[in-house]
Amino acid sequence: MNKHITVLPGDGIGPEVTAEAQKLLEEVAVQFGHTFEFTAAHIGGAAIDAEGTPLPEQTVARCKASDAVLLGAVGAPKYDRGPASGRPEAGLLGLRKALDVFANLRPITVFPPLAAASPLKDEVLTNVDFVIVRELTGGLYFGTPRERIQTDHGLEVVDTLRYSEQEIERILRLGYQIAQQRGKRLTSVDKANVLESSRVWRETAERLHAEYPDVELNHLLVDNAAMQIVKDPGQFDVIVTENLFGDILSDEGAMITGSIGMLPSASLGAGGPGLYEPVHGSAPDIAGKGIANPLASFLSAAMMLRHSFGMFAEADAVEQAVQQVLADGLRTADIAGPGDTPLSTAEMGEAVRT
Ligand code: GGG
Repeated sequence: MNKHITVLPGDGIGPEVTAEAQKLLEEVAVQFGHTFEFTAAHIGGAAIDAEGTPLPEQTVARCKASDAVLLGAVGAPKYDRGPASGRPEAGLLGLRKALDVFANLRPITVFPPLAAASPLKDEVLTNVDFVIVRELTGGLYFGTPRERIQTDHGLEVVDTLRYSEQEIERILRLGYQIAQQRGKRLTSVDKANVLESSRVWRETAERLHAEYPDVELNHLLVDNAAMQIVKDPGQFDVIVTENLFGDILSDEGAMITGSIGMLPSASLGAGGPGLYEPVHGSAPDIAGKGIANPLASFLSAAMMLRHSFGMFAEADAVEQAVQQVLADGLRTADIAGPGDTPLSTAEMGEAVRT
């Protein structure tokens, strides 16, 4: 198969992990007889520096014209003081909206060799394998008005949590469909005791349940969900939730896997190119040192092979190669134990490819 992949390395450790993921995909193409063409483009701080905007039009056009997009990370401390609209993160948010990738899939898996790197006890870690389905193009991230208002009493600030029923319904449907393909258990997370949007979320989940009677549905308030993820993560199969709740809960979920450097993601829409990126950010504290963990980027590439290209054997091969290096005791610094000699990003990339 011939596939065109747009690569957006972005900022910080993004270029380091993405370069290794591209090499891995090139190796997959050789081994399985495919042709993958890669085109690089700017996003985030790198785009501001090169083109004066976090999301150049050319980047959007390239992404839309490709079969899938591989992204590294966005964000850089030097932009912390500016308005939200000019920050590197605005590039990523704008791209998600432009591609209409409304569903962000974040699988939380504890790889057995990494159990020691998790802050949770062994007995809590059995059977931890769930996926968070995060709504990605609505809610507080995109709602308007969003403003600072100077009043007689001082500054007031406004963010808006806005969802249409249609946006809520399409993400809940996907949650049900993914649950049907997995363990048939769906946990819908909201804050229905406080938020109007959450009440509509819960009503919609209940209404749709009639169409998915084989799926067991339960509701959790987001504060309880945060507690349950550390108390008993094995209880979950599929969690579906709105944008901000999903962002927070998936970082929490990442920590139980040992490191946020292990967590991949796929952002999918209604037929356009999917966007694949590690959940971790640009990690400016280690950027340029060549020590970042590329495994989340590799696992994101595996999700691309599976979800965008239908290349199941190829995706399995990448995931097995990641499991093998972990079983062999190879570790980057973030997942290394006391006796381990951490590998560099490039050394880990080489180990997974061979
Ligand atoms: N690779 C993920 C990344 O770069 N995240 C930075 C970011 O913009 N995060 C905002 C969000 O995902 O909600």
